[in-house]
Amino acid sequence: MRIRITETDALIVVDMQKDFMPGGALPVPGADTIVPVVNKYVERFAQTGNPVYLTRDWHPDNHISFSSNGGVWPKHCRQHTEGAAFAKGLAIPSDNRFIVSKGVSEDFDAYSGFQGTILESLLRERGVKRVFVCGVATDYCVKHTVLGAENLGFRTVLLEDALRGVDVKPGDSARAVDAMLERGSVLCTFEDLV
Ligand code: VGL
Ligand code: ZN
Repeated sequence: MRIRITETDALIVVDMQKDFMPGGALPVPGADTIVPVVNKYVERFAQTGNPVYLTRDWHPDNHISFSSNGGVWPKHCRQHTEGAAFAKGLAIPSDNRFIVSKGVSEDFDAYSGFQGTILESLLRERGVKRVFVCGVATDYCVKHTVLGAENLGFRTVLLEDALRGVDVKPGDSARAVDAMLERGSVLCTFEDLV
């Protein structure tokens, strides 16, 4: 497949944060190995002035998703902690980039970068029509961000060489990819971009 990046395209980098890297509070297997690939996409989009959106999980200390509060996850990505910082080596463009924090209220969780954020309005005011999505975790925040984008009428492209999932149950990530394709998303790798 070949995909030409046009001026109405944007890149969304999902939750590439220290706590999701091996050694972090909620490690996603192999998440560190995609950093160089994510960086290639970031550089490609930045080069042509296409906007780059970086989502981050940004939880208060007693967030509802933490097991200490009856949730299903260990404490992770607590606001202003080292674990919530972007992954080591992640390229962050100096302009045309927007950081979108989610899961910021105690009593509300958000797997989608669109839930409780201004991501949709940021994309609309830029005239973005299609989003290219990479990051972690395929079976949680990537999946919900892609489905959210499709629901809002954006076309989506899943960057298959720059994704990693948690796979709490084996096959979760593969099923998540299926669910995204089912909703209209398409897969591509770096070599497909022209
Ligand atoms: C995520 C679990 C909890 C994710 C965030 O970024 O996919 N997963 N919080
Ligand atoms: Zn979270």
